Formats: sequence, C-alpha cells, structure tokens
Amino acid sequence: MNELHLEIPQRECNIAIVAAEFNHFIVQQLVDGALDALQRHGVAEANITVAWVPGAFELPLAAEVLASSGRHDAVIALGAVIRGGTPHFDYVAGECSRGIAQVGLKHALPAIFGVLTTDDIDQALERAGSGSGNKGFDTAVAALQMISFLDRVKAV
Ligand code: INI
Repeated sequence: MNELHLEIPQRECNIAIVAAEFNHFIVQQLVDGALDALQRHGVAEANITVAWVPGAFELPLAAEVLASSGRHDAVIALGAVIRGGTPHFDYVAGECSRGIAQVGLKHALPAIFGVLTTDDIDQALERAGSGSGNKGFDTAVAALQMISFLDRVKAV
C-alpha cells in the first residue's frame, strides 16, 4: 500500500497570502498567525508576499492573479466574514469559498481557505487568537503540507 502522510516540504517555498481589509483587526491576527507558522517552518521572509484587498469578495481575484504569476507554491486567502442579519454574508462567504476553490483547481496549486465565517465577532476572535487557536497559523501549515503532497505526487 502507498500511503502519503502529511509532511512539511524540505525545500525553499514561496508563499502568497491574500488578506481582506474588512474586519482588519481580526484578519491582521490571522496574517500574524500565518507568518508565525511559515517562519517556524523555515520559510524565508523574502519568499512571502502579503497582498491586501478590500474584502473577502475580492480574495478570489487576487488569488487568481497571484497564482497565474507562477511565482508562488501556494496562495493562502485570509479574511473574516461575520453574519450580520443580512443575506450579504451568504453572498460574500459563498462566492469567496467557491472562487478560492476554483483557483486551486485551475492551477493545481494549493489555494488555502483561511476565511472565518462566523455568527458574531466573539466567534471570529476565538479563531484568531494566539498559538493553536489561530486559523491563520493552521492554514499556513496546511499550505506547506499540500506543497509537500504535490511535490511527492509529481515525483512519482
Ligand atoms: N467583506 C468581508 O471580508 N467580511 C464581511 O463580513 C463583509 N460583510 O459583512 O459585508 C464583507 N463585505 C465586503 C465585500 O467583501 C466586498 O469588499 C464588497 O462587497 C465590495 O465588492
């Protein structure tokens, strides 16, 4: 049996992070968590691009452009969509998740969904905390694991 376990790549990686400015105080914490994870796993600061866009709805386009550049091994989308009693939440969150998934499939590149979709600010803050409670940190680890996965599949 061939079993591919989760691994962190043992090579230089170049990572793009796209971040939504909307709910900046939460998203900045996700970005900080992602940068912390990348640094802990040896990704050089010079190999990380952070691009800010107005809101989560704009994340797929930014991810698409960065993926098309061919310069990045993975694109991580970070944002916070908080339900506010209007249907806007469903449109923004739905289009964002769909768009990010499409970018990954189109380019066969890890396009990682680190967008919080919560009922209220407290739930978002819980997921943007320090250490293991930070979704930005988790998504950066997922990006590296997917890079390693693709490296090993392509090497076969
Ligand atoms: N964008 C977010 O990132 N989070 C939200 O919670 C949000 N809400 O609630 O509206 C939001 N809206 C803005 C949207 O992403 C676009 O920037 C805007 O519609 C312009 O296209």
